[in-house]
Amino acid sequence: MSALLEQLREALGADAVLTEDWALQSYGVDRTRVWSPAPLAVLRPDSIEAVQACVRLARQHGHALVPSGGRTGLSGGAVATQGELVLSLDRMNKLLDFNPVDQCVTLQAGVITAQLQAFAREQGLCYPVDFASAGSSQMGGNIATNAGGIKVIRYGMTRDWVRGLKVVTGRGELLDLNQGLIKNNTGLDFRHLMIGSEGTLAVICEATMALAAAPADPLLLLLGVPRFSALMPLLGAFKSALQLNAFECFSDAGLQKVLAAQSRQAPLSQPAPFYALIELDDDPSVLEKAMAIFEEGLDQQWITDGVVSQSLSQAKELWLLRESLSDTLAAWTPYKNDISVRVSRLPAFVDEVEQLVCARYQGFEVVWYGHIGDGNLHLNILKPEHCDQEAFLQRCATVTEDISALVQAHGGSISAEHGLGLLKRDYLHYTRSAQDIALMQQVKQVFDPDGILNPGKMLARPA
Ligand code: 2HG
Ligand code: ZN
Repeated sequence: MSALLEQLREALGADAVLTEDWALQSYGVDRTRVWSPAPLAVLRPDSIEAVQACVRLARQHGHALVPSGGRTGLSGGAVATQGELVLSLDRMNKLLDFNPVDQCVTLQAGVITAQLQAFAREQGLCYPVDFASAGSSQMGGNIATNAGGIKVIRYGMTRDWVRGLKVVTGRGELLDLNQGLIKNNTGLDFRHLMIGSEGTLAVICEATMALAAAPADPLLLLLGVPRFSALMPLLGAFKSALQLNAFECFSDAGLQKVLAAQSRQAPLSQPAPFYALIELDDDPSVLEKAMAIFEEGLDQQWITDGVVSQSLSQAKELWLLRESLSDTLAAWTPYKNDISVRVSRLPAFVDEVEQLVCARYQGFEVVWYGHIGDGNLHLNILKPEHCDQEAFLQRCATVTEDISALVQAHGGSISAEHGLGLLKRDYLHYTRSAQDIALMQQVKQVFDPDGILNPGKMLARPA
């Protein structure tokens, strides 16, 4: 082990190989807090060549590497629990090139999402993939997990904005994929294989990201919804009349926790079991159409009450209610499940999950929220105060099996946007066929024949 560390220090410089306890503890975890960190060391290369040196030495010594970004993941994709080397991209954090004609930015993998968003704004453009952890997530990690977020209904996922990638495979080769092109029909597009591969095929070192036109100011509507199924005709009415930027939902249980944590007043005069948070472009004709749907919604009893943002700061305040949910609920160390079904199947699916959870978890508080416009729900079961963390997790583990079976019966996905990591790896067969999984194993073998890149994540280690 010490020979490996010695060679890494020689190749990267001594200050790029951290073995102090604080470093192992903080670089060895993501936001799951389920697994205890125990990496051997943290590597902080500052160039593609240095990443290649890490891979070369890890290969020579048969030692596992865990590629690591902002560690904001919720599926254990970036945790290092078994003496692995964490390969952090955080020193590779520069924007390298911007071309206004191409409307593309080339950047290093460690660039923070918000850094790219701010740069795009300065150019009069926008990087539209957005989520609550934009202030600390890194672009390499977003690409490795194909991050989604709150504007997918309008702008798609991270995948839709990647025009090029430079990656170092598990063989140590540098691949320059797609070179920023819009059109490139030259056979298999390995760029898309890398996106969402959770660091199991290659280390993402650089990316060329497309930017969008600057958006209009946002118009936010927060509507009280009397029952989950009423969200469907409401969404249908908005979709057929207007371009939606976001269509989110959260339950009153979640809202109450956020209001209490932030000492804020309720946004509506009457609470409702669910709320729809809808973003549109702020424009007089849009407002007129939105108000017509609002009136229809009241008549049809899809909604009971609502508020429309009157200013940018009010729009931000309304977004804050939704974006604070995950952090606020973290105080209850909740059991989490991130799932999707076709939008039209959501009500039937939610009904069945609720029945299951009620039967299994009497007295446990359940909070629903998610990106309803994308068919993506985040289920959070809060740990009761008196319950021991270990016992709580064990009880919850059994329900994952049942929820996954329901997801399968509804033709859905066991991981909508958070990836598989360690958390969902063993449930993959509920969404992907045995043939799919076998092919994934073979693809892993091609790019990482020695199995040194993030072993055991996304796919089980070969027997
Ligand atoms: C969100 O939509 C994130 O807020 C986090 O995907 C979801 O913490 C969660 O359950
Ligand atoms: Zn989400």
